[in-house]
Amino acid sequence: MRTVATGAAGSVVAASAAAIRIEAVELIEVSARLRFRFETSFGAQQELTRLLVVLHSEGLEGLGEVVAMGSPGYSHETTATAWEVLESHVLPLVVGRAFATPAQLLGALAGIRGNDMAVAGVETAFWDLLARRAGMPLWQLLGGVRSEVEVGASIGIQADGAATVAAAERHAAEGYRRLKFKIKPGWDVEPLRAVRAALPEAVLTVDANSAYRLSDARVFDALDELGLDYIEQPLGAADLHDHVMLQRRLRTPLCLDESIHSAEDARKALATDAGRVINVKVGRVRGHLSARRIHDVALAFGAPVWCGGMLELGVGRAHNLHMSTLEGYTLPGDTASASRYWEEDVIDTWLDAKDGVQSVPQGPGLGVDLARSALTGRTVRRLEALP
Ligand code: OSB
Ligand code: MG
Repeated sequence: MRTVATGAAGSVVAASAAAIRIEAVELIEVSARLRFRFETSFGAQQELTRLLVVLHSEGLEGLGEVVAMGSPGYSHETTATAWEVLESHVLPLVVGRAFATPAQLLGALAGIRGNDMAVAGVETAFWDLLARRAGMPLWQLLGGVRSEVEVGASIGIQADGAATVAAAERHAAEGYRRLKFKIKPGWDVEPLRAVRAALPEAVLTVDANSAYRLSDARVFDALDELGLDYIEQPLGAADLHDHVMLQRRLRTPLCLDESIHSAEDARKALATDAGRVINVKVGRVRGHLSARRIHDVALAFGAPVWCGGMLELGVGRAHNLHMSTLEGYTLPGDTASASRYWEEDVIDTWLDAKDGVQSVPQGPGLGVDLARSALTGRTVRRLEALP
């Protein structure tokens, strides 16, 4: 058993008996083709690249997924920037080191500003490793209170109103508990009116991905009449002030996604009424520890949270499901069936919903394993970092 380990800045940290030594780290970039073209206000995509992180320790594999996408449309991070930050800056601080807790791991990475998606890939993999070694499902280690979660579907911008209504009806028939529609300037009130007319009782929301300005407030006045559960990220990520102004004139709660990166962001947003709901994405906020703190702040404010999605493969999807078991996740998440997105996943299980409910895997850690054979032919690049 190790008694000391060298910390990040060359300091010597006493490591408890429980510290886990990261013996090696694999980074694997895989290509993935969506079963549908997914259009949002920041562009359309179908061919994606995804980044997997595998931490090796004592014969166990801790799995993480970087949620950054191929282009900087949703956020500044991309698969390529995450790869570079991980290879040149994160992995050298992690490989060959031992950490007892996620907080200790994050402490070693404190000098890395931003790049939260890259860091989250490693942080979430470390949680998986911790839970596997403890022999408990990750959701229990995180403090979850349920083993099943309600799921919704996020529906991209369609060719026309009829296609939007058809997509809405199909997803409703599949049992999804909430239907979210991507909107952009010029594609907002009309399609949503059509969906509301077709599905008068359905739980409906919209997501603008920061595409509007406060001067577009009339669009939101019209959406305010449609009984939406919330309006997600209408304005710029850094524009909490104008979200306050917009929330003031609407009955419909605003939900913040891109604006929230930390518990401090959540506190400031909820305290000023810039929004009343938070979409938590473990990958966007630097990992599970930060996601849990955001959840705790929201719970204290009585604001519901839900688990967002970034078109994750099975590794990221499994992390999302485990996180969604915490008490405050009272709204359906973007954790739809994996088979809705992919012909082939990268894990040994299909994480699919039945009647709008996903069962959280119950084995140690994530409860799912990498299907190495599924990576053959799809691996764009791979590196193994050793001490
Ligand atoms: O804003 O929630 C978002 C996908 C990629 C980037 C951002 C978002 C989304 C989605 C889809 O809405 C969520 C999913 O089904 O994984
Ligand atoms: Mg969103």
